[in-house]
Amino acid sequence: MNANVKVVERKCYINGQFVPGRKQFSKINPVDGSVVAQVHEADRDMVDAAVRAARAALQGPWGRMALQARVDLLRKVAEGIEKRFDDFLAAEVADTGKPVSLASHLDIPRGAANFRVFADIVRTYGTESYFLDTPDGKGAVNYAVRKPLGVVGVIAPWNLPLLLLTWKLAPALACGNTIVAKPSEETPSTATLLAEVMHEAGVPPGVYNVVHGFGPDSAGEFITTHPGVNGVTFTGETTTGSAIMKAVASTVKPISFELGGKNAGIVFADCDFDATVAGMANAIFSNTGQVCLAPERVYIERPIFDRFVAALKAKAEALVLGFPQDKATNMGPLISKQHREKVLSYYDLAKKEGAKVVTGGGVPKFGDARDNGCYIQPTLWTGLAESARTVKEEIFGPCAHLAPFDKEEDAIAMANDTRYGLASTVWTTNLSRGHRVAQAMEVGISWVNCWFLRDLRTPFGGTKLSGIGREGGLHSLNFYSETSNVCIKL
Ligand code: NAD
Ligand code: 6OH
Repeated sequence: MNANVKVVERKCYINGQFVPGRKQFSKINPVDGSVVAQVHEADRDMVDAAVRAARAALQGPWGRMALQARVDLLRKVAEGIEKRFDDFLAAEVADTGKPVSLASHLDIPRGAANFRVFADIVRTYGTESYFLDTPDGKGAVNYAVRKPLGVVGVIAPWNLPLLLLTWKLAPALACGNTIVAKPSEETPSTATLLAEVMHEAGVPPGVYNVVHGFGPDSAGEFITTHPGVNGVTFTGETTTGSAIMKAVASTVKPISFELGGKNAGIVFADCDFDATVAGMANAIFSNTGQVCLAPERVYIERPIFDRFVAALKAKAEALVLGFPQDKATNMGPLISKQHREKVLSYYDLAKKEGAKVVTGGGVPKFGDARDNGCYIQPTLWTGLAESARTVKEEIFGPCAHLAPFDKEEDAIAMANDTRYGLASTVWTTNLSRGHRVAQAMEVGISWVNCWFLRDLRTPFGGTKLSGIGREGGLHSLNFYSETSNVCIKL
């Protein structure tokens, strides 16, 4: 049993107070199936109260606060996360089952970094200004000012809970907005701890509200349909994005969507072989494949195909599927039984579609509490047609199809033959080829000889079904503010 996990209550946080819901649901630990939290679900009235509190806060001290004071508060929030690092780490690990080794290097530090980076960005970016000639020869000056969008609804997924929530929250707060946030029902905990940190940092009541619950007919839908919410930023599945688009249509809210992917990796024969095998294994299996940027299709130049497949198989088989606290563990469970059913349905489908299973394909047996959890074998396939559903649909598990290619243009064509367009990762020691192929990818983010190497100032988002809009640096400021032009006749 996982003795470190205590059942805690996760209440909503509205107008600076922790508030119980009329209904509760249990949060299950995907490591061993135990209950880790009782979560208070927000009903429509609670979401309405959160929106009203957020509106009032815009008109209160927060709305009048000088930029420097707001920036100082964001830095205090970053410090607050760092001071309670172990609490955040334990909560994230209990909700997701991800290895401590991963969450302590990625999720929690990035949660704090998002606040610090966007505090710096909002301090340093200016706005545009133009001088206009006029017939009288005196001219006019135009300059733009940024104003907050207003009350922003932030709807987050479960795969990188604190990281992806704060990636939206930090720029939204930096721009002076107030927030009604809904973490995923699978990962309610770190968003709730963040409310304590905000409170201690002195963020005024109503600026950051947390409403727990689900999507349809629950907190998610109550946010997206609320007339008092001025914009919605969402990360999650493409089908959910589509439902949210319909929900916001009647109140014409601006949206920013980071959606699903079916990302390609391209490996050229001239790559640094060992570094590429290690990099690609990390990209496919990190966070149990539950990263929107993970490649689930890898195209490998034919001369090294067999050797590369064998090396990747060895990496997959060396992964340690353990308890999160064990230092050796480098792969945790999937998030839930339901998600495991979905991934396993693709493991079956791949076989029906004619795949050769290189490794994995099932559920591991441990003989301990992990058998009650949601672990799954890391899996690689070869031999599928490019038209196979396994090659076309997002699975969101620790798996990939490996296919050979002969010509650069064939690899590019196969990589782009998808309805998605989030990310790609290209491996080659030929610099010109690296640039050329990366630029030919119809995606929002192309990596060469790396993956998930993120500078928070760069544009982030997807083409096609992978999203609408870009966030990151100035792009985040543009979404989270209304830019007004002032024209002065001289
Ligand atoms: P999801 O779409 O199931 O849920 C995301 C959030 O939306 C949750 O908080 C959920 O409660 C809420 N939600 C669901 N239905 C809703 C509705 N009708 N109205 C309002 N809110 C609703 O996604 P998930 O399963 O949590 O995350 C996995 C998916 O997210 C994958 O498809 C993955 O590719 C995608 N993702 C994309 C990015 C990116 O940056 N592009 C990043 C991470 C995850
Ligand atoms: C998706 O699963 C990961 C998204 C990562 C980021 O948005 C980021 O800034 O690191």
